[in-house]
Amino acid sequence: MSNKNNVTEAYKGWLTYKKITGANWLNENNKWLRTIVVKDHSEVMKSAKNELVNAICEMTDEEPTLANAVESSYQILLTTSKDNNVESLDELNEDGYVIQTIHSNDRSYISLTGKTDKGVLYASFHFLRLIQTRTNLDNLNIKENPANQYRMINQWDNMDGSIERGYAGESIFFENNKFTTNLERIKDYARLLSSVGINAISINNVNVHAVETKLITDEFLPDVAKVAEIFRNYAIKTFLSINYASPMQLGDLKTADPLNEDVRQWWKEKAKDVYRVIPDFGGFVVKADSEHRPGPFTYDRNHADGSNMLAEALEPFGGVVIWRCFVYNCMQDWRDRKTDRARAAYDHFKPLDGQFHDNVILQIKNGPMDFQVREANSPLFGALTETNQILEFQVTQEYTGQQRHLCYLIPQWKEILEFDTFAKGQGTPIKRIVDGSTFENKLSGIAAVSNIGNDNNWTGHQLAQANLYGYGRLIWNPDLSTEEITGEWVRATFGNDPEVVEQITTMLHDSWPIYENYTSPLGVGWMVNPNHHYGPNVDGYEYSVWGTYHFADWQGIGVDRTVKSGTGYTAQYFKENADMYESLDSCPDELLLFFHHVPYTHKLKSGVTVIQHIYNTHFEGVEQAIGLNERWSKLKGKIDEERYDNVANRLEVQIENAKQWRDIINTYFFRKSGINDEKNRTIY
Ligand code: GCV
Repeated sequence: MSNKNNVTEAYKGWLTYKKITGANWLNENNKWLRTIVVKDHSEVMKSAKNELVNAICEMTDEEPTLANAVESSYQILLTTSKDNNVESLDELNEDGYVIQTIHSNDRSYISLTGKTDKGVLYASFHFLRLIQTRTNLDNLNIKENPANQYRMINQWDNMDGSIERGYAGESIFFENNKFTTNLERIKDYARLLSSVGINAISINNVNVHAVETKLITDEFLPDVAKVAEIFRNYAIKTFLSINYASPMQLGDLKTADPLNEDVRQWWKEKAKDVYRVIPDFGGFVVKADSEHRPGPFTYDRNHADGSNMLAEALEPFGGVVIWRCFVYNCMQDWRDRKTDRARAAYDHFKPLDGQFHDNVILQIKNGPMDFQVREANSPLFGALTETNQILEFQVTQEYTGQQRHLCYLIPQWKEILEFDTFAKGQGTPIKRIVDGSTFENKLSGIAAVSNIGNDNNWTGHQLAQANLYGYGRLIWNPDLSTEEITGEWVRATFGNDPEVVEQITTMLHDSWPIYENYTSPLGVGWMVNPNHHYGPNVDGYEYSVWGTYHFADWQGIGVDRTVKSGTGYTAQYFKENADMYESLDSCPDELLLFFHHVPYTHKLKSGVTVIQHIYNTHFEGVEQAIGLNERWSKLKGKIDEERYDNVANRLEVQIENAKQWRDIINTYFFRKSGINDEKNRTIY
C-alpha cells in the first residue's frame, strides 16, 4: 500500500471543507472564525483545535490565530472548564457538549464547552458542520448528549489485507500479515469516525485466524499500541477480537475450558501483558461456537462460563468483554420444519440472563438471522432484563448490494430502533433498550460492521459513505430523522447546490425499497449465490444443505414460524408482537414470508397475490433502478469527475444486475408455481 494518500474530495468524504463562495454567509459570519482560544492542552484538545484550524483555513483562506484567553470579541473558545457564561453544564454526560454564542457585557464569543475534552472534540466537529450547512453563528444555543454509551465500529479485517465482507478494497490496517505503515490513513479514518461520534473500534475480524490470534502477543502489541494512540487522540478506544482457543494456540495448554484453573490464569496473565502496553485498552470482542469458531460448548460449558472467565481477567484493568450472540449451528438439519435458525440466539442466551459479570456485554444482531434486506427484529431485545447488551448493525452491504448497488440503510435502522418491543408495556422501543435506559444497564450501546477499505473513496461506492456517516449520527441520537441525517451528509459532502441536494437526497431515500423490490420479496431473504452472497440464486445460500431456506415448492413459499403449526419462533416476542406475527391477518405484508408459509395465490393486504407481488416488484425494481441513473445523470458537471464517474459506473452495474435478479427470480417462481403474470410481461 502506498503511503501517499490521494486527498481528493472522494477521499475527504463529509470532511470536505470547500472554499466558501458567495459573499453573504461569509460576510455575516466570518467575524467569528478569526481567533481560537484553547483552554487545556490534552491530545484530544489538540485534535479539536487542529480540526478547526485546518477546516476554517480551507473554507475561508484565512488561518485563525490561536490565543490562551478570551480577550476580545468574536472568538471561538474551546474549554472543559466551567465557562461561567454557559448554562446547564451539569446536565452533560462524559461526551456531551454545549455550543453557545455568548453575548456578555464586554464581549461576544462562541463557546464550545465539553464536560471532558471528548465533548470539546465532538463540539468542534458539530460546529464545522454548522458552517458546512451555512448556519448563522450569531445566536447558537445547542446542547448535545449522546444517547448511547458505546458507539462502536467493528472491522472484519484480516492481517493478510483481505476484509471479510469488504467491498471497498483491502484493509487500511494490515497487509502481508503485518501492520500497515500508512498511519496517516488510519488517522484520517479516526477523524471520519470521531466526527460522527464513534468512540470505540475493534480492528480485526471476529473470525480470528492463526496470524490474528497473535495480535495479543509481544510480536504485535507494539503495533496495536501505535494504532490505539491514533484512535485515542480522536477519543476512540481500541479493542481486539480474540480467538477463544488462544491458550492452546499461543500457550502450551491442552484445553481452553473456561473453568480450568490454568486457562483462567493464562488469560489473567495475557490481560496484564496487553494493559502493560495499552493502559486504556477497551477489551475483547468474541465470536464463539458459531460458524466453526471455537468456544465453551466444546467443554460442555455455556456462554456465561465462557465470557465470565475473560471478564474476570479484564476486570482489574477496567476492560470489557463484548460477547456476540450470533451463535447458531450452521449445519443443523431443519427439514422437520421445527428446527429454526431464527430461534437460536434467544434459545441460547435468554436462559442465561442475569448470569453474566457486569463487564460482559452481549452483542446482538438486529435480526434473528443475519443482516438480510428485511427480516424481523431480534426478540432478544427486551427479553434480557439483567444483562448488558449492545445492538449490532452491518454497515458493510453484504446482503444489500455489496456497495455496487445503492442501498441507503438509515431508514432500515430507524425502523429497527423505533420498533416497540412491549418489554415494559407499550412504548419500549429497541432504541430505549440498547441505550440502557429501560433496564438501567451499566454498559450499553450500538456496534456495526464497517464498510470501508483502502479504495480512495473508502467505501467503493461513493454514496455508501452516507451509510457510515448516518450510522454514527443515528446512534449518537436515534431521535434524528432520516431526512435530517441525509440533509447534513449531502450538504457536507457535495455542497449546497439545491439541485444536487435534491437529487441525491431522493436517490438515497428511494434506494432501500428499490433494492428490496428486485431482490427479496416479503421478508424471504437468502436467495443469493453461495459464499460470496452476490447476485440472485433462489436456492443458493451455502447453508441450504437441507433444501431451500424458504421452503418454496410448487404450491407456496415461506417459513412457518408460528406456534400453531410452525417452529414456535413467534412465542419469543412479547404478547402484542407475538400475536401480531402469529396471525396471518395481522402479520405485516413485508414480513409475511418470514413468518408464514402461504400459497402463491394468497392475497396480501395490498390486494395482490403473493405471486403477482413477486412479479410486480421485480419489474418495478428494474424501472426504479433506471430512474436512479436518470437522476444522477442530471448532476453531470455539478460534481467532480472522480465522484461523478464512480456513481455513474456503479449505477450501470446496478441496472444490469437488477435485470438479472428480475429474470432469475421471476422465472424460478413462474416455473415453480405455473401461474402467469396478470400483466403478461415477458418472463423467461
Ligand atoms: C464474520 C455472516 C457472514 C460472515 C460473518 C458472520 C458473523 O455469516 O456471512 O462472514 O463472519 O456473519 O457475523 O460472524
